Amino acid sequence: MTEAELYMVYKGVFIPKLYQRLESLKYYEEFTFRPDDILIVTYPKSGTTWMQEIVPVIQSEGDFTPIDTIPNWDRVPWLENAGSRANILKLEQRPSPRIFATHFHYNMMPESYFKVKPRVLYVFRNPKDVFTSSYHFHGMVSYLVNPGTVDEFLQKFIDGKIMFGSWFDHAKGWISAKESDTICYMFYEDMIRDLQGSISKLASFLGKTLSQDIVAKIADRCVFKNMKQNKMSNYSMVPTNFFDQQKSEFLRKGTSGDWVNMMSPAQSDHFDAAYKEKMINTNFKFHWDSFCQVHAQ
Ligand code: PPS
Repeated sequence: MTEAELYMVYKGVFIPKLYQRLESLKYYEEFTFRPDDILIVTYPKSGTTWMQEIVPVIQSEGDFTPIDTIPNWDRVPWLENAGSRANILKLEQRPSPRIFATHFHYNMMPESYFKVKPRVLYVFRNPKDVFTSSYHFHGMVSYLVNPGTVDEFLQKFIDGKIMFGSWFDHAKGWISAKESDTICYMFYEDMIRDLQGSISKLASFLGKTLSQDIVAKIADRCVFKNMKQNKMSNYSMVPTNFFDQQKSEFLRKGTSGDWVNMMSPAQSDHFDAAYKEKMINTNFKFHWDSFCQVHAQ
């Protein structure tokens, strides 16, 4: 099916119609944040599900009940998907601090966000790996447009003609809030390299003092190979007519640098050129290896 059939354009970006219904978007527009809400913000395929695993168990100080008993989409609901399920999720009645997720760009956030400025955990991931993960995801999900060839999907990714629009605009928008908002910037690559250190950084931002023993236990539960076994988080409960995990697993590889297995040197160069042009004057230190040297060797 085509973009026109599967997506709507909402605030300038493609949103999958089947997943984010108008009713949900309206609910989000009118949503009231609390100052102590915790909001996990990601461009899709940057580590959302990983944060939905880690943050609740930081909040529970190492009690794994939330990740053992509640599916990740109810444990940390996406606000843009919540509307039609608001009664079930009971978001307004959840005790503080509530934990939510969103894929929204900064300029798409509802009015209440700018008034209240809740705490934000923004996760960056090397966009070439985001692209790679997204390519596989588009091949297994029924409500997204088939990705086509790598060349075709690469151009769509660069042009922002995929779900939730441009990675570049998403990153630049949330970076622009650096001084004014309460944001903890996380990097998927740091989480891969040093998960315990990343958990400690998150805990400290969230005002939690955790012993090294608890941090180590959380890291062990949330490391890829263990998290992949958690049926509350590996999307195995989603019917195959939505997610066909025979084609590609949701928790697929969980590594950094997998883009070298997908992009040719020419495609990588094309991406680098687009990155340079679109991210020019971005005064922000990204933690992936000096980006333009991340070529296939
Ligand atoms: S979504 O659809 O936006 O919610 O996807 P998201 O969860 O943001 O991203 C999915 C990718 O994150 C990887 N992932 C992990 N990597 C390492 N460790 C852990 N624990 C982990 N959990 C999720 C997941 O495997 C997807 O990346 P790829 O590269 O496709 O494996």
